[in-house]
Amino acid sequence: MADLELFSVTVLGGARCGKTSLVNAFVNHACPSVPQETEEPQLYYKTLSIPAPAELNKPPLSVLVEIEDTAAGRSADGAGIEDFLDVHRDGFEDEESTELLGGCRAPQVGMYRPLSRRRMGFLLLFDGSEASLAEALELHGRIKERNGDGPVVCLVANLLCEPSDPLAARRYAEEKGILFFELQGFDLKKVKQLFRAVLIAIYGRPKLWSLGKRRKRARQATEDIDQTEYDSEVEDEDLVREATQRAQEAQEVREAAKVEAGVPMMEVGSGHPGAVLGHFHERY
Ligand SMILES: Nc1nc2c(ncn2[C@@H]2O[C@H](COP(=O)(O)OP(=O)(O)OP(=O)(O)O)[C@@H](O)[C@H]2O)c(=O)[nH]1
Ligand SMILES: [Mg+2]
Repeated sequence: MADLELFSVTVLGGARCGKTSLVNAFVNHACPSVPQETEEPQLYYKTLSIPAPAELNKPPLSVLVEIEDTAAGRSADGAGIEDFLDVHRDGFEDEESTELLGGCRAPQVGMYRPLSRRRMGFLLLFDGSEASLAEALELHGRIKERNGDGPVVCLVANLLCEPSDPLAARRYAEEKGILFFELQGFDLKKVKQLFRAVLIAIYGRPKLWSLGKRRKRARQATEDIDQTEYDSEVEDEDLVREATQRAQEAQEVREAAKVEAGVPMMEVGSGHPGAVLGHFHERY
């Protein structure tokens, strides 16, 4: 757990465009057999090893991905889609903790308690129809207005119907410099490729997960302290060794003096039965 970074991805889009199916395809390798409208946002977790973007020349990163599936309408507690568009949010990640999840209450079914304090990536899903695409683009406008180009954004065509203008979404994504992906949520392989592309892009923007870096610094500090403790233990060992050697030398001097004075060598009550026995065996 200690070497995991926390990434987060939020899935947005109009009603019934396939958000829940997509998330389940990725996390559970299966879509819900009985589809249900999502009434409350849901959090899913998955641990993965993410390769670095090609230009970074860095090793793969182990991450815990927190995926937020949202409700297209307003949920029972009054939360609407506008509550999911900001990068910053109240998360439960303990910034001072040296361990991921350290100091956090464990995720719980039925409790919306995100760990990450930032939304790092947004998937804007649409079902292929013009109206659904318009909804996704409107969401992108609002995300950009609130967060600039900070987070990773991917426009996702979940082709549940034949798009009237198949190139419109791709053109939009190219113009705006965001990712674009075309799939069917039921296609597990493509879904994996989609998340992989988004997570690699997040890896390429360390500012998004810099809280993790802070944790790393804290962890480093702990390791330094441990190292210092180790050093002082080593020093203690040296002192003990020196003291033992001095005591042995003093003992030898004392014994030599006793032999010279004609006193028998047996000593009783040295506090170490083995040592006393040793003297007896030597003598008898
Ligand atoms: N054929 C097919 N159907 C899909 C696919 N993805 C989703 N669906 C269907 O589309 C419907 C809506 O899917 P959901 O995943 O519940 O969509 P959602 O966006 O989460 O819906 P809300 O939470 O109600 O907004 C369900 O009947 C799914 O079975 C797909 O890739 N192929
Ligand atoms: Mg849903």
